[in-house]
Amino acid sequence: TGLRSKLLDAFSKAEGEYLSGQKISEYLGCSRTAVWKHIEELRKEGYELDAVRRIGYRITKKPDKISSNEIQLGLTTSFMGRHIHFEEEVTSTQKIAHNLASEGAEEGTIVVSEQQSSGRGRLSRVWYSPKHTGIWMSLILRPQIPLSQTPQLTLLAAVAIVQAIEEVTTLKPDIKWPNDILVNGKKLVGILTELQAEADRVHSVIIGMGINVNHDQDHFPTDLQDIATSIAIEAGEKADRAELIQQILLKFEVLYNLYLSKGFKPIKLLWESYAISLNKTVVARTLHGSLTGKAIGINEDGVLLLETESGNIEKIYSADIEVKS
Ligand code: BTX
Repeated sequence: TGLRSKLLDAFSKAEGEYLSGQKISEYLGCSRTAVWKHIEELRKEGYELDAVRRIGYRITKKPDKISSNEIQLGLTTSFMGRHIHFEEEVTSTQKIAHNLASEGAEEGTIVVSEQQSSGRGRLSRVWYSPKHTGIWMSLILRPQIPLSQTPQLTLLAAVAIVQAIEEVTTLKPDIKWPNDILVNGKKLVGILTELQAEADRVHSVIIGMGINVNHDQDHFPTDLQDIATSIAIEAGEKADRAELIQQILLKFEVLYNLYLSKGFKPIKLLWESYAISLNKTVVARTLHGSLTGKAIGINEDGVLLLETESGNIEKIYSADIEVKS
C-alpha cells in the first residue's frame, strides 16, 4: 500500500497529464511489469485509466469510494485531517474517535468509514449510514475553551460543512439550529458534538458529521423517505466524497483558526447568514417538554433564544426544532 499511495501521489502531481510507464517505474523504484500490475490493481479498485502506447497512463475517473489515499490526495490543510484513521466498516466513527482521543490523538485527527453499523445521532438515536454513499466522519479537536462554549463548535462545524457543500456542488443548504443542515426542508447532514472533559477542563471535542452524498431516494428506509435527502438527489448529480471531505477540512481549519483568535462573533455572523429558523415561530421539543415561540437569535454561547407569547426570552440549550412559519 506504500507503493499504491506513491503511485496515486504521482498521478495527482501530474494533474491529469499522461505519466509514462518509464517515469512511474523510476518513481516507484520497480520494474515496468510491476507498474503494469499496479495499474491493473487500480482498475480493479474502480479507477478508470487511459493508456496510450509510448505515452503512458492517465487517471480519467476515480472510484466512488473513499480511503486515506483519496482524502490525502490534494488535501491542502495544515493540521485538519493530517492524521486519518480509515476503516471500511465500523460500528460508529464516534466510538473510535473517543478511543483515539483518550490515547492522545492529535488535534485534527479524523476517523472516516465507508459504512457504520450503529451510527449514532443525539439522544441515542440512530444515524442511517449505508455503504459507499455518504460521509461518516469524526473530527478530534482540543480547544482550550470552557465547557460552556463547546456548543459553539457545533455551529462552527455547520458553517464549515455548508461552505464546503456550496464550493463542491450547486446547492445552497440552510442550517436549522443547532445541528441540522437542510435542503428543501429535508435533512442532508447531521452533526453530533461529544466531549471528553473533567470539571471545567475540556480534553477533547469530538465532532461527528453524517452527510448524505450519493444516495438515491429509494436508498433511504421508509421512515426517512420524507425527511431525508442527499446531495445527488437535490443536485441531480453525484459528488466526489473525497473532495467534499477535503473542502470541509479546509473550511473548518480556516473557521477554527478564526474562532481561536477572534472568538465566536465572526462565526456567529456567518452562522446567522445561513440559518432558516431565525425570526420564525418554532416549536422547541426538549427532554422537559416543548416550548413555542419566535426564534430571535442565538446568544454569544450559541444558545438559541426563544421569545414566547408572554414576551419572555427563554434560552434553549438542547432541543429538536420544528419551524412553523
Ligand atoms: P439527530 O439526533 O439530530 O438526528 C437523528 C435523526 O435523524 C434520526 O432519529 C432520524 O429521524 C434521522 N436520520 C437518521 N439517519 C439519517 C440520515 N442518514 N439522513 C437524514 N436523517 C437521518 C444527528 O442526530 C447527528 C448525526 C451524526 C452522525 C455522524 S456520522 C459520523 C459520526 N459517527 C456517528 O456514530 N455519528 C456521527
